[in-house]
Amino acid sequence: MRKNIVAGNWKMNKTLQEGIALAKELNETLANEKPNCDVIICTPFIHLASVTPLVDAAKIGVGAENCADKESGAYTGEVSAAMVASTGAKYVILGHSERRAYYGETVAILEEKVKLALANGLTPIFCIGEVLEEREANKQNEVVAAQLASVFSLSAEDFSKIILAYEPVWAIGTGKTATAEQAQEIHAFIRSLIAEKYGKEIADNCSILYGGSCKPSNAKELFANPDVDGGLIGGAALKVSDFKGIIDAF
Ligand code: 3PY
Repeated sequence: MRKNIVAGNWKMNKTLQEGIALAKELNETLANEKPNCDVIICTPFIHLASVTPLVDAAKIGVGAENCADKESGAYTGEVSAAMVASTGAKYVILGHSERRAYYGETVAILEEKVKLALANGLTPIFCIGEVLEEREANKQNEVVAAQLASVFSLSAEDFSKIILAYEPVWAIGTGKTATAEQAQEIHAFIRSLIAEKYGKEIADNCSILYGGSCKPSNAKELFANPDVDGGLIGGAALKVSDFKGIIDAF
């Protein structure tokens, strides 16, 4: 059966010292708890080696927010999947809309990143989602179907290892959230595409997270949907009380 997951995306926030303090606080907050979902924090690269040994790995998984589309070599400023894995991190967010929009990440580039992440033992949290104009033109299904091409070239075995996150771009950092009905509708559509490609069992076992202004006040309603298996959390992941409020929505 698929897992429920709450994953934080810290984005480009927190100095190393602030990030260590945030991870410690979350670890202490969950010390005597048994969350009803897997908890993951995805941090900037520079935090990974410090944060990974700090948290109880049985309770908190650690991931990066990106990795390179190349294995190694003369790519100044890039960080490879192998380097991420060498910190002890287990996850990597790939295809976030901010990476697609600001850094020109295409379906083909993301396909390479996903393959390298998997080859290095990382679990990709692969993001898809439409922009406002596409939603207004009722093109959201078409858009997510096209974005899924980056992961639909994987073998069934490899596809089974990934986590998907549907993040409508119009709901990211805007305070707008997809309604529970909108989220359920598109999550069910995404699952139907997986079933068509890989079969019902793999589709049923794939966790599909919702992202985009998810907060303690709306998490319960979103997570109550049968095809919404948790959240990829932006701003609310930067404050332990908010992040915990979302974890507790399960
Ligand atoms: C948000 O909710 O802001 C996100 O982009 C999560 O990845």
